[in-house]
Amino acid sequence: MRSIDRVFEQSSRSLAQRTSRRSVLAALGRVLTGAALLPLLPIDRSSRAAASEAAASALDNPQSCEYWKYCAIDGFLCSCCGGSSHSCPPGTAPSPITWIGTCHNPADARDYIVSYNDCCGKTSCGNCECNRNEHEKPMYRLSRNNDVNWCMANADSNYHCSVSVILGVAEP
Ligand code: ABN
Repeated sequence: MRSIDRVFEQSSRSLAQRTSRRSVLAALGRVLTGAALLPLLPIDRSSRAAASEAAASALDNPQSCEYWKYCAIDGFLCSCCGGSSHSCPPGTAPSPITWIGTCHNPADARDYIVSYNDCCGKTSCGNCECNRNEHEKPMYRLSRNNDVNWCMANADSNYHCSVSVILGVAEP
């Protein structure tokens, strides 16, 4: 017999002499019981709850790009520039021509028609850039593209920031 076979045979025999069938069954039982109890141990799920709370509050925060009304906005949020989500900061004027979008409000499960006016008359605000552009088409469909300075028709065509004004409920 080759020496490696002999080593294995001797160690198996000595293990068998030292171990009873009952002790093997007892050890196996302990392992199986531990495995069955493992799913019952408490698990910390607080981080997942905190993440979903943060996502919900972003949908409700006018200074967050995730705010539900901003679904088709492209620009700096006026709510971070001295104005609000729907009113221009002092010293600027809203553009008469705008981009129109439809956003879903999760709070009441309705769709709203939203006008995205640019606020004009001061240089770029630079705060809270937000580029969501839901349903926007690429530049080659110019009439369906939102990457436009809507201040172009204002006396002072300097772009400062963008607001989001609800025009009404979108009928299904
Ligand atoms: N509608 C915001 C904007 C302004 C200038 C250039 C691109 C987009």
